[in-house]
Order: sequence, then C-alpha cells, then structure tokens
Amino acid sequence: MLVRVKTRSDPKTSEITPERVYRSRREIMALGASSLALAGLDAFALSEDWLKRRGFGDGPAFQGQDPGEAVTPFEHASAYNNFYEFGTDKGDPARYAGEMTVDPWSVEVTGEVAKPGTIAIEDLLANVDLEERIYRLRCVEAWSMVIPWIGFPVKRVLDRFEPAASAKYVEFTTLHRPEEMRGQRDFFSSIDWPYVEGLRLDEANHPLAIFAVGMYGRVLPNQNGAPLRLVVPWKYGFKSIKSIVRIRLMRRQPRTTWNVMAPYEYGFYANVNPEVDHPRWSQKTERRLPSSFFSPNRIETRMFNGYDEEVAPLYAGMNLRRKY
Ligand SMILES: Nc1nc2c(c(=O)[nH]1)N[C@H]1C(S)=C(S)[C@@H](COP(=O)(O)O)O[C@H]1N2
Ligand SMILES: [Mo]
Repeated sequence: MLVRVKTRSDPKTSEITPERVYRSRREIMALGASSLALAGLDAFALSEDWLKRRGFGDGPAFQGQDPGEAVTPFEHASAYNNFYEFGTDKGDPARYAGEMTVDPWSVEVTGEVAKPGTIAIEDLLANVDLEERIYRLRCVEAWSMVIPWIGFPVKRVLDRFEPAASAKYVEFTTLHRPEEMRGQRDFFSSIDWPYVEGLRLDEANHPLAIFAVGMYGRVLPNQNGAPLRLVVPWKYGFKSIKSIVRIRLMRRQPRTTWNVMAPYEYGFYANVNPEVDHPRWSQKTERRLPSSFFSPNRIETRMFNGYDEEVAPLYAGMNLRRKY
C-alpha cells in the first residue's frame, strides 16, 4: 500500500487540512474492499475487529498488572469524566464527545528528534504489541478509579523518531477543533486551547507510562480520549492528556495547561503525594468510585499513587514539596 508510505515530499502537518486527510482515506477506500482485505486493513482504523485480531475485544481480559483492587465498572469510567473540551460537567464528555471525528487520525512528532514526521495512527500502531494494564487513576480533585487500559509503553513510540541527546522533555498536545469540541467554543472557558501536557523524557520513558488505545477490552470511548491518550498512573489525572495529535521533544520544560493557569495549585510534576495538599483541599484521602453520600468509599491516598517502588528513583534527591 504505497499510499501509506511517508516520503520526504509529504506535506508538513501544518499544510494538511482535515479534508485533505479525509480525501486520501477516501482514495484508499476507492481501491475496493478486496485490496483492503489483501493489505489487512480496516476501513476504520481502530475498530473492535482490529482489537480482536490483536487478542482483545471479547470483554475484559485483565491480563495486566493487577493492583488487587476492584476494577471500577465501565459504566462509571465512561460516564464520569474530565475532558473540558466538551464541557466542565462530569457528564458532558459522555454526552458530547461523540461529536469529535477520530478517524482519520494522525500524530505529528517534532522537535529534538532525528526523524520528525506525521504518522497515521494505523501506522503508529502497526508494529506495537498491545498489553492490558490495570492502573489506579487518581484525579487531583480527590476521587479515583481503577481502570483496565489497553496500550503500550510511550517509549515504543518515542524511540521510533530517535530523540536527540538534547531532548530532555516531551510535550503532548490535544486536538484543537472547536467545530467539534463545544468546550473550545465556550466564550467563558478560561482555558487557553489546545490542552497541553508534558513530562520529563525519563518519566515518559518509564515502563509504567503508556499510550492507551482501549479500555475494558474495547477501543477507547471518545470521552476517555480516543483514539490515543496518555496514561501516567503515578501522577494526578490531569497529566494523562487525551486525544493526542502532537508530540514534541524539547530541551526545556514545556508550558502545560493547568500549570500555566494556576501554578500554585497545579505543579508541572503533579506526582500523587498525600503530604502535599492542594491549596483548597487535602490530598490525604480520596473517594474511590463508585461512591455515594451513604457509602463514600473514602480511602487513604498513597505516595506516587501506590507506584512508589517503581518510580521513586526518578525523583531521587528532589524536594517534592517544592517540585509538586
Ligand atoms: N485533553 C484533555 N485531557 C484530559 C483532561 C481534559 O480536560 N482535556 N482532563 C484530565 C483530567 S483532570 C483527568 S482526571 C483525566 C480523566 O480521565 P478519564 O475521563 O478517562 O477518567 O483526563 C485528563 N486528560
Ligand atoms: Mo483530574
């Protein structure tokens, strides 16, 4: 399928309009179903069928690292969300994220890399082995869930573009498409779109940091960040940026959305830490969802969200009260 091979003459992402990407997909489809089947391609890149062929898709398999805690029911994980691009109410993402087009989708990798480029998501995923990882997700708002993700280490993707020795940080950017994301059209929104997050390169390369393409044995629902989102389980949930379209390797620490908006409340590191309170509330405990007024299900928050054995070496010698 030569149409998929990237060449030096390919346009820069800045030149690719959504219509143009759409048209090239239509041209691929015009080749007909038989040639698609021969090439082993789906008309829709990240389908349930595609997941099945990768060994997933028949409901939760739970083959990953099991935290030994009850998995949050899918109905909660897919209905109680933070995705401000679709509104600030917890139910807004499930209500409105269906308005986002996730196919076709491509990701631009740029900055301090030997091989910058824009890659279609199906090509990005072509050679990666998917794994299930059952992780705790701790929101800075003091609620938490346990979610079985399907994904692969972030490092798998970064290495492919050959980060330069000068690369020390990674910046991730969410789709900016106000016509499909009503929160981005909201006149009263205080967020400077698009949503941006970032990690130190050694954090991004840590084996626990993954890109997720699915959860609960299915492809990611749009409200959970389809088709590709970051999951960094030892940090507050806002670091786990959704619906990523751009990855930039950088020399300096990137400016990230919440950190720029309220630096005293949201640090760049944002490691889960029960000893460092948010200025307006304690971080010592959390509500494990599902929870209700009558059974609040309040549990103690753990250092690095319980992943301290794995990730503490990343922060050896750092003052985590100052670098919160
Ligand atoms: N682009 C984008 N990514 C985002 C957010 C957002 O508003 N926009 N919210 C973050 C926050 S605060 C949390 S807690 C998690 C929630 O992920 P979930 O809805 O899959 O549980 O997504 C994070 N990623
Ligand atoms: Mo969050």
